[in-house]
Amino acid sequence: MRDAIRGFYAVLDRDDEQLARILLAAGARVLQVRLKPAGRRVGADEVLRVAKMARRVCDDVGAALVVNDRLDVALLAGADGVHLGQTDLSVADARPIANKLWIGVSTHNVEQVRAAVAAGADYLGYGPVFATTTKQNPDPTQGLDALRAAVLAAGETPVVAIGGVTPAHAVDVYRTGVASICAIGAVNAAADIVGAGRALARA
Ligand code: 3NM
Repeated sequence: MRDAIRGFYAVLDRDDEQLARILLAAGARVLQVRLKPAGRRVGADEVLRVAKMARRVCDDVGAALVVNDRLDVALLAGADGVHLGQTDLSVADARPIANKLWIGVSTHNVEQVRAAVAAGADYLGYGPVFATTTKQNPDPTQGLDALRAAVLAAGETPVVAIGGVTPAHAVDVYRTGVASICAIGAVNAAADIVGAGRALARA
């Protein structure tokens, strides 16, 4: 798992097989299914359908699949991991059911980082590093110094930087010591998705 949390971490934010294939062609080793369109609640049936499609696409290129929020869907889709937010299941509650799935945890301050590491999270998201318009009700913007402190607090647990990151930030973000960068808007809405993903993968 630690190997996969490196470079560009992609998010499939819609039911779009072509987008999934392009994100992996851009060099992502992990694809997270996260369906949270503004103004519409997406049901578990739809998430499962998209996750099964993403499973096939990931298998074709040997990439890992993570499902956001829903451990049940992650298990049903045969995902490699589940990504949990601060108000989703705790790591302690999820672990006995998750079996061998990796558990990633979204964190937004150093206390949450310490708690997630102590609970045995396999990797952490940390953000928003910069201002984001993708997430509804985001936590306060953290900046690079807070990100560096989060990486230190996380120790051996890999950290994925998230929130408003663009290819132009990539060098500075990797200098904080993060293992990986996740970007949604700056990649999925780019004219050149492969170019944007590759810039985040190799900076
Ligand atoms: N989680 P973009 S910020 C999904 O702070 C998500 O945990 C965040 O999208 C966090 O790259 C965020 O377009 C949105 O800003 C990331």
